Amino acid sequence: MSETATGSAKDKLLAFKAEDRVSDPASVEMLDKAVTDCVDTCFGRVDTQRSVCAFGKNCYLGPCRITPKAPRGVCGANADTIVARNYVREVAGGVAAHSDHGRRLVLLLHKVAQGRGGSYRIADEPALRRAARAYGVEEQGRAKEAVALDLANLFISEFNRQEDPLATLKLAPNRRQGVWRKREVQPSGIDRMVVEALHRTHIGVDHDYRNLLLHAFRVSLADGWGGSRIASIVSDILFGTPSPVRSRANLGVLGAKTVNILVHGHEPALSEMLAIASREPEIVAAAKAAGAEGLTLAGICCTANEILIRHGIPVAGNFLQQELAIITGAVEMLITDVQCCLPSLPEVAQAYHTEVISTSDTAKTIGSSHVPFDEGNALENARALLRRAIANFKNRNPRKVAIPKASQPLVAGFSVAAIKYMLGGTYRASFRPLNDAIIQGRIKGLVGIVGCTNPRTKSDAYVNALTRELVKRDFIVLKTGCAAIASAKTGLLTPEAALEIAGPGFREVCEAVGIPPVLHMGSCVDNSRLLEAATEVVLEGGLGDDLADVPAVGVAPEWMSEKAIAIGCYFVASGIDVILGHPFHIGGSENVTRFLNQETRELFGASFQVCTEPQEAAEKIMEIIVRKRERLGINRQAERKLYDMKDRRALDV
Ligand code: XCC
Repeated sequence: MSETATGSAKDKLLAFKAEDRVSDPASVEMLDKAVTDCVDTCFGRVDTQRSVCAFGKNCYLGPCRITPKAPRGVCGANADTIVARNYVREVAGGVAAHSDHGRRLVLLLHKVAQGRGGSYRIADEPALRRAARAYGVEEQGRAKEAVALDLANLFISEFNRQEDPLATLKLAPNRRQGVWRKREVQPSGIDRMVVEALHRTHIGVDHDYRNLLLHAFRVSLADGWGGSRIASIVSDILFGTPSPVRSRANLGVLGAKTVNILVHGHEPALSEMLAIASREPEIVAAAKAAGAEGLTLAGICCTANEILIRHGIPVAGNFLQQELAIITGAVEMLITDVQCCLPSLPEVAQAYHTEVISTSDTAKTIGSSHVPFDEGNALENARALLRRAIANFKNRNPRKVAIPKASQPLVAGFSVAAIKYMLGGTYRASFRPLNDAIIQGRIKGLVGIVGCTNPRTKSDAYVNALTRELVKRDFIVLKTGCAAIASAKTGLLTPEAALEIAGPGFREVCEAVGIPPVLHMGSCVDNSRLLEAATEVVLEGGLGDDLADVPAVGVAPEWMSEKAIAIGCYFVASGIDVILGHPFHIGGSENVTRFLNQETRELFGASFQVCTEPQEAAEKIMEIIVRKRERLGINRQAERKLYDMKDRRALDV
């Protein structure tokens, strides 16, 4: 690290207390170590980037500054047009990221179906057949490869469709499909919607902020009910549908005497192979021959979530811990794929022996070694990476190693199929017990807490404070992404947490079923599973006939990525209110702000709200849920009735 970088790192890092920036003890320890080791992290850089633009970017006639004296840009666009345009582009960016992830999986399924998938297989035939039935692909009496090929072709056409609405929309309740038709926001092909977003927002095209914002919702639906949904479905087919697994989370999962390899990003194809290869006797023997006690494979961000929910592989941390993981001095290799991998990683790694490896040709970083991942040779690629990490073990500097002790046990892997099974068993898998618990008031409602962590606020703090409050108030909390990891690190993803903090009604349900009060449903693309769960609630009956009727709310407390904006939009367009911990960059336009925070309620039955404090969010959620329960006629006080054996059997697996 250069002298100036070292100096500035120290200055910035000394300017704050670690405890004010991060919530868990492992991260506090690593931030303090970063000061000692003179390493710059996002927690220092955020202080030099405090001013935020309320308008976004402009074209090259500008940059135009909209002020009371100059209310229009050079082209004549006013604040509404400029803000709406930039917002649409942000949503399109998020949709593109999720959907490109989905596309790669679809192309892999296409190859597997034709016997060209190398080491990949159809791991979950029931998931394949379930998906085929949902999409109207004939499956009975046909070989799985033939079914997979038809399904893959259908999914490919979801990306290329030019005029017809996405077939995936049919998975939504009928009433909601009607809303989309009426509001004319049914997306066609995913790629087409993203291209159209870029076209509409080019200078001199769409200037009506309402028309622009409607496209933001249209393109977002191409994510939640398109790209992301397809990504989750195909991941389940290729790698297995998640079911509850035990594991651990936080930096303490790294081994003091093992070769530590971290996977980071979002796409599961390579990490699946690393999971397999890391358990092979030859690889373990190689690690031992290098003087280690074995290998520890762990993850960061959503690649971590993908292999956690399927294999129980431990999670080292969430978004804001990627630099801190390297600062432990104990990571031999950090392997990135796509999305959320900070460009600062190679610079942080310079202070240690960690090798940062990029693997996707769409995501290279100066300073990383690039090892292109070849799906055709996936297992071989994985083995080679592990051997390279093992060879790096000898370069670990014991004086620089400090692995925090903190890690917490967790249970994750709650796919909709797994929830159904837990609630009803193999022969009567169903959401009925959940719906009944909501109707009786034992559970007040469903809250999805999703999204990132953000160094502009103390990391994990809002997510966890809100989660605890909601569990106390008898809400079942569904989680994905880094929000799920945040809760894992405080022990909220264990059945024991229900006994400790859940309200009485909810605690009985958790106890009877044996679930944690907070269900980890997967990665960012798996937010589509939250829509799937809400749809199951509607289809099960008794809680309305539209997603907007269900007592459910989405929250993105510490969000930061364009993907999170896309997720928020498809929740709102699906009729589910979304609470944000901090606002979008739309403050420059009152009209855009009003449209997103109020007018969408008339269009979709839901809107965005901003609550900067967790307590405020909890109150807002109560208000929304009570309103929904009243409309359903179920807002009576829950009868306080202890479960007898008969009730338990009705809930039990
Ligand atoms: Fe985490 Fe998914 Fe956010 Fe990235 S965006 S920081 S939730 S890893 Ni999805």
